[in-house]
Amino acid sequence: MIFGGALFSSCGPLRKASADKQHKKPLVISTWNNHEANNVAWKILRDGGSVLDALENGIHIPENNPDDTSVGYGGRPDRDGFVTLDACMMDHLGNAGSVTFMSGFKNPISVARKVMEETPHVILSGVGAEQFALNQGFEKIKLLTTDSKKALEEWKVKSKYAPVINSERHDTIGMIAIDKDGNLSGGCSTSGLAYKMRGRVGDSPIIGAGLFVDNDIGAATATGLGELVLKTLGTFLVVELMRGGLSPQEACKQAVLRIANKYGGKDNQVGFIAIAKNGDYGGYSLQKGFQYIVHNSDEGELFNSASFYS
Ligand code: SD4
Repeated sequence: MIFGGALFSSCGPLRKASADKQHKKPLVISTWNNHEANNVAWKILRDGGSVLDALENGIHIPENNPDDTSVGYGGRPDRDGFVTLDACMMDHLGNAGSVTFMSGFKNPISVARKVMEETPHVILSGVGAEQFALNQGFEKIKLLTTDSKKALEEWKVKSKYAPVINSERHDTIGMIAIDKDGNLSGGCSTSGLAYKMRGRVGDSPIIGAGLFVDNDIGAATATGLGELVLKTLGTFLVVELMRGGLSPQEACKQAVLRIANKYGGKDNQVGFIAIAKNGDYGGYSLQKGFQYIVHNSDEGELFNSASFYS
């Protein structure tokens, strides 16, 4: 499970080797190799910008990218040809906002932020979320690209739905950050599983599943098969494990073990990343192949996560 080299490092050994580096703030971490997104967020944090602006602008990168098939514009549709998006945001005060099953808007993370900031609610869903987005001035667009349409037609030939390991190029972006004052926040955005059933909502927009922040303790976000994360309230679990004294790395590992013990998950992927209040961070996944990107300086560092199954 050890990957050597300057850029690809296993998080276990590196934690000890560079403990001082880990306590450097600000710091931003994202799931997968979302390098550009993390870098955009990092620059805003580094230059003293607001952490919510950093998260929102960073997450816009994969949301706006038509070649990213798991997030925003270009996200793969459900089996009926509809692209429906899930996203959420949570801040250091415990405020949270989320949109689920939302069509027609490129940047669900921005709508989720508006839900958090402009409404007394946490979740807006489906047509309600779309109506709210329109009222807030977001532009309605068609999310289904020609490529996605083609991919759906190809999928329909067999119509076999089996969300196996990394099969859908999991790119869901979960981003968590600690600002220079030590305040934690996070955001998460996805188009969910490709060819899902219409109406399916995953873990990503659910506070405590795809994202959880407790500014006294830490923050965590998740990627992978949302059903497994939902059934264990994965990121709430990670933060609670940190509250009990575990490091972010160990807390992510224990949450993955919980999933493995209860559900097996042998053919599925789940990855968690977490930051503790002191700036320490870590990640862990069910299967190998999960990566996360960390910026606490201008050079980002990509980690190959340690995993339960090898
Ligand atoms: C979901 N957790 O909707 C998301 C999928 C994911 O990269 O992470 N894809 O279940």
